[in-house]
Amino acid sequence: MRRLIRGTRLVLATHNKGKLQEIAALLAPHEVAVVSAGALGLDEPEEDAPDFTGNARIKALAATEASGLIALADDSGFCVAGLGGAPGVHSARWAGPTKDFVGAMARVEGELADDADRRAWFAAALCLAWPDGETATFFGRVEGSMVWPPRGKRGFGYDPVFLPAGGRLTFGEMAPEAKEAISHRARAFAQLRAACLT
Ligand code: ITT
Repeated sequence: MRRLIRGTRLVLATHNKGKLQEIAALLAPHEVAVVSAGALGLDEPEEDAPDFTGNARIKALAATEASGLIALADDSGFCVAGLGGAPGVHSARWAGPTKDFVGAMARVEGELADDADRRAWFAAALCLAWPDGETATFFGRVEGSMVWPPRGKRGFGYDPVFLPAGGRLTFGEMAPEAKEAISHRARAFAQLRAACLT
């Protein structure tokens, strides 16, 4: 597979600050220069694929086309077994235009019946896209459960209601390095690193 050489300038095709921080930290040891889609004023394409991998591809291809740079996109979400995997690819949409994740977490809890299956997972697809249209996608997930009420003020999105399997702290309570050691995004990135980074 095509590799990214040290010194490459990469556009991170996300407008989500939490993701941006995590992906920048993952890339930091690899001497890849990053610029965000927001800093370049890139539009957000419509994410109308049925799965994470498809949406990550849409975002990465749109960003490489608009910028002429190699692009890296992330499409991810919070999935609850008792809701058939929802909110899933609609995780951002459940927070609405004001990005109200307190409301989105409350909606997940509200839709779960008392005896519902509270097993949950985060999933992430990362897609690299080159200006000539070649793409490479990588996928990761982390298993756990949905807790209520939310715990912790770290991280972003649904982190305060996700307790990873075998852990005591929610993603919202964990230090960033502890989340990075097990997260869906870091697991997808580990594959990207092995395939494409030096
Ligand atoms: P971009 O499309 O610009 O990257 P977005 O926030 O719209 O930003 P997604 O469409 O991939 O991104 O939506 C994923 C949502 O899933 C995101 O808004 C978070 O709420 C949630 N999510 C994904 N990874 C998460 C994580 O590590 N911790 C908490 N929530 C996460």
